[in-house]
Amino acid sequence: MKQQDFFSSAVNNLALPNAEVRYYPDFIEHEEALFEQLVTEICWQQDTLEMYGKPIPIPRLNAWYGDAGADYSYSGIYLRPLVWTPLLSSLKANVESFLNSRFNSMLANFYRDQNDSVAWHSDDEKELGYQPLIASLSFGQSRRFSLRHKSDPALNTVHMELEGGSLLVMAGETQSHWQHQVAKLTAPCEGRVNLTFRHVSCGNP
Ligand SMILES: O=C(O)CCC(=O)C(=O)O
Ligand SMILES: [Mn+2]
Repeated sequence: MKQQDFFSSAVNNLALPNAEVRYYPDFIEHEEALFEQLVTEICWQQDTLEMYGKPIPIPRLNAWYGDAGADYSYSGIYLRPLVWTPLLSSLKANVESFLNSRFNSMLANFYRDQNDSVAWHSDDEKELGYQPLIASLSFGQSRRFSLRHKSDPALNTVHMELEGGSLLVMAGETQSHWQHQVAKLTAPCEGRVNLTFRHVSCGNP
């Protein structure tokens, strides 16, 4: 099946069972300039995972922004939020008004080149609550984003290119039934910034 067959042209809905995935390729204008600004102004850090008692650097840079109290942890990495910059606040406001939803935090990922990646996972940490809405903006180099069903081997893995300036929305049952990844590439590629807006429960509205 060709990749386009998954899309209905009107709303770019990905027609997958147990999932609600929507892709908007031209959501952000002038994304090239924003890519440079995000690379420069985000306070990137190199997180590590502990494996066999040793800290292993994860293959990308990260930063966590959010409202005060929107603490977050995944895979043993604990993140206290940085204060929104004006650019991040305005990107958040765009996404919020488009989706008519509120987000109180954002995980930023910087894939410096083809060697950076994120492994198969679901965004299903308990702080994200039931059926989380995840809004993911991409800037810079397009990278292949893949989705695989957790339990039905008859369903093929789905691949899509997340282009600079695009918005990907995952909602409903997606995180309960599917995992996603951005795999390493063999061919050289330029950098990509991805911002995933989320709502974490932290006692604040
Ligand atoms: O870079 C992407 O498109 C995905 C990032 C991601 O899955 C995450 O931050 O949880
Ligand atoms: Mn994710």
